Formats: sequence, C-alpha cells, structure tokens
Amino acid sequence: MIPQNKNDFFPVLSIAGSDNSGGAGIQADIKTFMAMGCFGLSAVASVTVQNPDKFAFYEAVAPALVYQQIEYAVNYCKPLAVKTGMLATVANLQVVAKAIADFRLPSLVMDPVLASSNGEMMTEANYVDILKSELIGHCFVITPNRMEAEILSGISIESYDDVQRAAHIIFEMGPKNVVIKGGHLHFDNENSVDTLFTGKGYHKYSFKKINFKKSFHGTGCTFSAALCASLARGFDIQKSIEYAKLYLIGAMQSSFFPGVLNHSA
Ligand code: PXL
Repeated sequence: MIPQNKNDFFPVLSIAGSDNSGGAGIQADIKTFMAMGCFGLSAVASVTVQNPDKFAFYEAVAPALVYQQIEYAVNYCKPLAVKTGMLATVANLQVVAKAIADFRLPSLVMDPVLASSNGEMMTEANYVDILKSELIGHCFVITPNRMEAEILSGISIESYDDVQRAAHIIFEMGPKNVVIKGGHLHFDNENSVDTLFTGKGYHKYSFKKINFKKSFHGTGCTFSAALCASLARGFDIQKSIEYAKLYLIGAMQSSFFPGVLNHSA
C-alpha cells in the first residue's frame, strides 16, 4: 500500500474506455492526470476500435474484471478522486456503483459518455435509466455535453434558460454538482460557456471561442479528467472547473497536429 500522508502525491483513478487512437478515453485521462501532477490508476471498462474519423467497434470488458481492476488499484493506492467515462453496459454501470460503495471512493467525476463525437451511439437501451437510478447519486459532479444533458433531463436545449433548467433537473437526480459543457451550445457566437449548478446557484464559465481547422477528439474526456485531477489536488469545485477549462484550452492552443490535443505544453 502506497502511503497517503505525503502532500505532494495525488493518486487518481479513471474507470473508462480505451481509445486506441490515443486522443480520448483512458489514454486522454492518463495524459491529463500526468500533466496536472497526479498519479493515474486505471480500470479499463471497454475497448474501442476507432480513429477520429470513424468509430468502428467496441466491446465491453466483463464486469467482474472491471471490479477486480478497481479493487487491485485502490487496495494498492487509494485515489483522492475518481473519474468514470465509457462504461458501455448496464452491467458495468452496476459493478462500478458497487465498487464505489464497497471501497468508499471519493470525489466521483462522471463523464456520462452517451455518444461519441465521431457518431456512434455507444450504450445499451436502458443504460440511461440505470445510470440515473444507480450511479448518478454517487457523483460529486457530472459533466454532460449538450446532447447528454438533453438525454438525461428529457428537455431540448435551445436557449441559455434551457441550459439552466436542464442542470436543475439533472441536479435533482442526486449529484452534488452539475456542469453542462458549452462546446455544442451556440447561443453566444463569441464565447464558449460552461455552466455549473451547485444546488445553491449557477456559475458561468465564459471563454472566448477559438476557431480551429479541425475539431478536437477527446475534449470531453480531457475536461473531466482535468476536473478530477484538480479536485484530487484539493481545489474546490469552482476553481477545479476553471483549471480544467484552462488546461483544455492550453492543450488546444498548443496543438501541433490538427484535431490532436497537446498534453505536454
Ligand atoms: O469522448 C467520449 C469517449 C469516451 N471514451 C472513449 C471514447 C470516446 C469518444 O470517442 O472513444 C473510449
């Protein structure tokens, strides 16, 4: 067991899918954790075959194997924060909820991953229902994009008021905080606006939009991993969102290949 009394050692755990093309999923998480000074542990919940242009195939990892990966990781080194990404099946949602309760895992950041930006729906039919009934209540923060917020809340998001309504509806499902990411929202032509709802109030994070030749793969994974890393390092939810967004913007601005985030800027 790695000792936990050092104030410069920040273990974090990602339970997510593998992206063989390196930009999203667990690969993005580990790169982000490392760049933000954290030690990345992982449990692979699904394996995808894809590149940024085409999502070809995925297979879920067996639930017992997901549980054991978590068990062996956290028994070795207790994470200060945990992130979930593409869990892929209802059985994996359930086993992750069980592991979170069994091992009392702290500061859960859930990227709900209901669809990938390269087009494929990646989940089973009742995935959303089970996510709502079994996992969302464990979350310290959930980070849906526009489409995911629409699916979770059941409302369509056409205005900024709708963003706030959706955040409120999702909050009622039990997470301590909701962040609706602004990447797919186009009410403001100048800025990309992320919205946090804490139950007490709304906070807007407005950053000037930057136009890139090619859109980036893995921005959602990177944002939630950076948020997880900031929480592990002891920042509160508001500062952690700000740092996560700044990290993502830095990785976009320093990109040296179109569409590929640079984690070593
Ligand atoms: O960005 C969502 C996402 C999450 N996890 C994996 C992915 C993707 C998108 O491609 O491949 C493994």
